[in-house]
Amino acid sequence: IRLEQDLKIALQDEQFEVYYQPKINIHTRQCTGAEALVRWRHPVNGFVSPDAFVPVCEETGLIIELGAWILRTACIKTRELQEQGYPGLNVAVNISAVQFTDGGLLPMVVRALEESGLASELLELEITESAVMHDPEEVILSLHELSEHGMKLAIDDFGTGYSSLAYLKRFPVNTLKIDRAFITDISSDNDDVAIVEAVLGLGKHFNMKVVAEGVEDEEQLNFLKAQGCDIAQGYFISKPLSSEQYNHWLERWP
Ligand code: G
Ligand code: G
Ligand code: MN
Ligand code: NA
Repeated sequence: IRLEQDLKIALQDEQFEVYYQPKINIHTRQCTGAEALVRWRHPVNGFVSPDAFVPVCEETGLIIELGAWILRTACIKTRELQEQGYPGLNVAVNISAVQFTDGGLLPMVVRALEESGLASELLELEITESAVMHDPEEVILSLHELSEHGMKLAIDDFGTGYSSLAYLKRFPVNTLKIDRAFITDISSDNDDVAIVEAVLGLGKHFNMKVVAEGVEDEEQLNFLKAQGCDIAQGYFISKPLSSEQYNHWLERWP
């Protein structure tokens, strides 16, 4: 109850912040953009993990308002970066299942793009497999509408959810994000190697980009490069950064 009340106050008091975790093209090393990740700075308890408050926002419906704010903030930031000399950077924003079934997702996204002036091609929406399978028919409609407006779509945590690979044939998916659980032991675990190879093969067949998440060392990055993976994200490249830190990081990278 306390948490729910605090979250409502947090929305009014602007206690949320959007952080950005850079992604790079493994072959050129250039930054391709970032994933937006929400942070909550509680006035008493300090930073609260999204794992603790995002589910509460989903249960209470607060995620609709919070999600719209995150999306608008991320689009405005990315548009500002264009004016600061980084024209090609995209931004990936996590969308929860509740936002998909609410019905207002498309107008909300269109408004954020209009308000920010960001090109729709530079916005990628990340959804999990479980969100997709929650209501496949409704989500398929939604994804097609978004895709027709030019937004990119990514399946997050790919390989960890209960899902049918058949949806890849029917969904306008642009990107698969390999969950970090499969990357952690990639240098030593043959099972994980096989899983990553299989995802890369699917990506190639369906003409989708593949992003490896949770890349924590150079050995993992080199392995992914050798396998033909396009894009990497993880602590080895950068942890999630505040808006200001993201600018500093871009100035110094590579
Ligand atoms: O940011 P962390 O780095 O701690 O994120 C943990 C989890 O919280 C992510 O895997 C994701 O599921 C969720 N999360 C983080 N940021 C957002 C966001 O902006 N929107 C939604 N819906 N979930 C988020
Ligand atoms: O589920 P999603 O991919 O949206 O969640 C991203 C989460 O993963 C965030 O909590 C982020 O802080 C975390 N993360 C990002 N890079 C790494 C990494 O290299 N290692 C680990 N352990 N976690 C990471
Ligand atoms: Mn994500
Ligand atoms: Na993920």
